[in-house]
Amino acid sequence: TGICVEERFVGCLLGLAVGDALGAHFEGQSPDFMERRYRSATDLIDHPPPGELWYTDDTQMAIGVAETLVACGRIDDEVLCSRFAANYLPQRGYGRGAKVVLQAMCDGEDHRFWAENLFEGGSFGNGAAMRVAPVGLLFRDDHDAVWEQARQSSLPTHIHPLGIEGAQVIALAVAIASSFDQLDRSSFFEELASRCASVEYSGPLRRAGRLEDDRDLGLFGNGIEATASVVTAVAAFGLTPDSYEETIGNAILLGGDTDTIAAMAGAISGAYLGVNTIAGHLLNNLEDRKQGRTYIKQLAKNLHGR
Ligand code: 8NA
Ligand code: MG
Ligand code: MG
Ligand code: MG
Repeated sequence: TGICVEERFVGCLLGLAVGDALGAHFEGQSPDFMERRYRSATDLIDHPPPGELWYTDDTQMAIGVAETLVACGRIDDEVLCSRFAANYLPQRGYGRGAKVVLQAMCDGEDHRFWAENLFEGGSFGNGAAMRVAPVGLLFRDDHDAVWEQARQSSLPTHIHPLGIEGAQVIALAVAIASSFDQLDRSSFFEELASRCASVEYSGPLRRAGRLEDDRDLGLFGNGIEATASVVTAVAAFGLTPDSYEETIGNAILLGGDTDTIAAMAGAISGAYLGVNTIAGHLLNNLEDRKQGRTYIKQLAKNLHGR
């Protein structure tokens, strides 16, 4: 019964890419602008901007994580860094610190120095969380392994505890979502919250579990910091678990870091509902060049075969 596991793997990675690519059209817009432009999440999904949907750094780096897991069966730091470097395309729009770290990886310089010193205590941007979904898929049957492998996948760029824990939350949300046909919302949020060491996550996650109204989604933030976006993405999924479209639509209507919040929410939703849930008019418009739609789909299948 229900959705087969391979459909969930494909749904997760393509759900991430579609959320990223659709959200990227609105990155940095204000919530007011979004509200004036669209009546509802469904309105946005039914009337996306015309033309091909191009994904950004979120998908590009998730591809690197997935490639590493397919090759090694776990996060191998050296392989992960070499995949990040090989896939690095500055025009995909990376974070300010991430650019410096990745350029050092490409140049064979000491990238760890930059990851440790660019920001006080390391980066707490959402860059580790935006790319982590493949970890949740591969280790879905072992939540301790999800937590540890998500940490490993963060370290090349994000050593701040809040940057790491944001990634751990998204990975575990993907793992749990990919394991159920009928999700119990309160135990989902409770399991996530109880794993967290930081009140910055555990408090909002418990509040998100009680959320009733999409108008309150913005209370969890729409920023580039992991603490202002990770719980927002999980909350968007938790509000409308049976609709991929409403989940990413509501995430994008918040404005701010729309590509990343929709990428994270879309990955969780796609893992829960499977690839057939993603509207054809969005999926068929996703770019399909060297590492586009076809490549991502095959990568998800290879990850499932691992
Ligand atoms: P990052 O590590 O550069 O972090 C992102 C930003 O968070 C930094 O540039 C800082 O402004 C802030 N920040 C992080 N840590 C600290 C700290 N310890 N103290 C003070 N400020 C801090 O990059 P990342 O990979 O985490 O960023 C991911 C985001 O970058 C995603 O939204 C992604 O979509 C991308 N992004 C791209 C554009 C673009 O140019 N198209 C715009 C925004 C974000
Ligand atoms: Mg991006
Ligand atoms: Mg299971
Ligand atoms: Mg972003």
